[in-house]
This record gives sequence, C-alpha cells and structure tokens, in this order.
Amino acid sequence: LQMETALRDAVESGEGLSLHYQPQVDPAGRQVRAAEALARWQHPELGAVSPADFIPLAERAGLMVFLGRRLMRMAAAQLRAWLDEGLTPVPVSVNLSAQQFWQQDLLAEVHDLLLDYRLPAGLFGLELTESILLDKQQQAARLLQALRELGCPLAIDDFGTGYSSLSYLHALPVTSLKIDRSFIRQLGECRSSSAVLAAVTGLARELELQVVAEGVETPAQLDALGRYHLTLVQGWLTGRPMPAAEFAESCLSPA
Ligand code: G
Ligand code: G
Ligand code: MN
Ligand code: NA
Repeated sequence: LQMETALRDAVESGEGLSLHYQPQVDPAGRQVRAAEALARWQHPELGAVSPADFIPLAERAGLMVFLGRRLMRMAAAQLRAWLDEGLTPVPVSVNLSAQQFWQQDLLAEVHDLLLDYRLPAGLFGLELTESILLDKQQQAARLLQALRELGCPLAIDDFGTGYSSLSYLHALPVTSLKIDRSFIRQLGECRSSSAVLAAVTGLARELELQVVAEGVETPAQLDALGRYHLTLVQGWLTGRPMPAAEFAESCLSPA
C-alpha cells in the first residue's frame, strides 16, 4: 500500500518517472532506425522499481490511464526536444496496456498530443500485445484504423505468445509485428522456433508488415536471424534501454 501511495504521488507529480530508449537497428547496417520507450520509476526510498512490477500495480490501483498518459506525453516531449535541438529523431514507440487501449479517449489523447508537441505522427508509435487485440476484435480494429489514419505506426508486441489465430491479422491495420523474445532465445535449440520465425516473417512479407525480432542477446542469435526477412532487431546485443541523453548521443544524428 505504501508502494501504491508512492506511485500515486509519482503519477501526479511526474517525479521519479522517466523513459529509457532502446534502439531498434536494421539487421545488416546496424543503423538505428527506431526506438522503444520503456518506463522507469525511481522510488523515493526503494530505488529503481521494475516496470514489470509497477505497471501491474498501476493497473490494479486504477492509475494506469493517468500513468500512461504521462508516459506518452514524456515521449512526445522528448521527440519535440530532439527536433528543437536540431537532431533527426527516429520513430519512438510507447507500450500501451489494455486499460489504456480501452479507455474512452485514447484517440483524442493521441491526436491532442501530436498537436501539442507539433509532431509528425510517423514519429509516435504504439505497441500493443496480441491479447489486447484478441479481445473485442472488431472494436479493436476500428480503433487501430483510426490511429492509423492519424499516421501513427502500430506494432503488435510479444507476437506469437498469444492465442494467435493468424487469420485475424489481416483484419488488424497494424504496421509491424514484434516477434517475442522466447522464439529468439530458443533459436538453434528448438526446431519449432525456427518454424515460427519462418512462418511469421513470411506472413509479414505477404501482408507488407515490418517484423522486429526482440531480445537479441548474442552474436550467434543475430547471425542465425540472418536467414529470415526481418526489418529490425532489438536486444541487449545491439543496444540496451538507455536514458534519453545517452540515446541521443549514441544513436541520433544532426538533421
Ligand atoms: O523495461 P522492461 O523490459 O523491464 O519492461 C517490462 C514490461 O513493462 C514490458 O512488458 C513492457 O512492455 C512494460 N512497459 C515498459 N514501459 C511501459 C510503458 O510505458 N507503458 C506500459 N503500459 N507498459 C510498459
Ligand atoms: O513486453 P515488452 O516487449 O515491451 O518488453 C520489453 C522488455 O524487454 C523491456 O523491459 C526490456 O528491458 C527487455 N529487453 C530488451 N532487450 C532484451 C534482451 O535482449 N533480452 C532480454 N531478456 N530482455 C530484453
Ligand atoms: Mn514492447
Ligand atoms: Na515485446
């Protein structure tokens, strides 16, 4: 309960909350093409709390919509700051939880944020898990369509772990699939992982979707991924999540 009170304070004041940025690089050139924004929270006494703990806590405490709004605005403000500094930012994607996706005014929220920070919508992406989209598929598809019409890139996160019926994919207007890191981890150990990678990358090509491989940790994994048609790779090997200043320094170039 103390944790919840502290989180409530953080959501209200913004204090202790930040975003780290993890590069997504093209598998050949190693050029940074995009980034995922990941929430960080520094508790006043406990120190760093993992998002794997405070995001579910925010959901249980009914704080997720407010927290998510703050995090989306932090990402937008950061993109605006980079543009104002004369840098060429890459598209940044923010994770959305189920509560955020199904809130009444997500579309208005994103629309307003793009105007407030004068951002090209192509820079502001969203990531959703399969499980969010499988629930109420038609409503989900309509909302995604409206977000696409704004121009935001949309990714399905942790792809392959849900109750994936591949047939629903063509009905969802997303721009990319992020293959769950469990498949990358098992590559070379488990034949079905390579079968999943081949199937997902093949399907993505047919549907003209981008594919991102998550959780690439070793040169051997990167090497093994070379035979699939991937758009981007993301993982500790090619870049850890890092504070904004460090990301700008090592990954962004002047306009
Ligand atoms: O950064 P890390 O890998 O520890 O993140 C753990 C989990 O928290 C991941 O599932 C990630 O998607 C989620 N997460 C991180 N940042 C955010 C955020 O800003 N919003 C939401 N809803 N989830 C996030
Ligand atoms: O659920 P989601 O895919 O949004 O979670 C992203 C999480 O994955 C972040 O918390 C990030 O810190 C973590 N992550 C990023 N790269 C790697 C990696 O190479 N290996 C592992 N194990 N985790 C990673
Ligand atoms: Mn994600
Ligand atoms: Na993921």
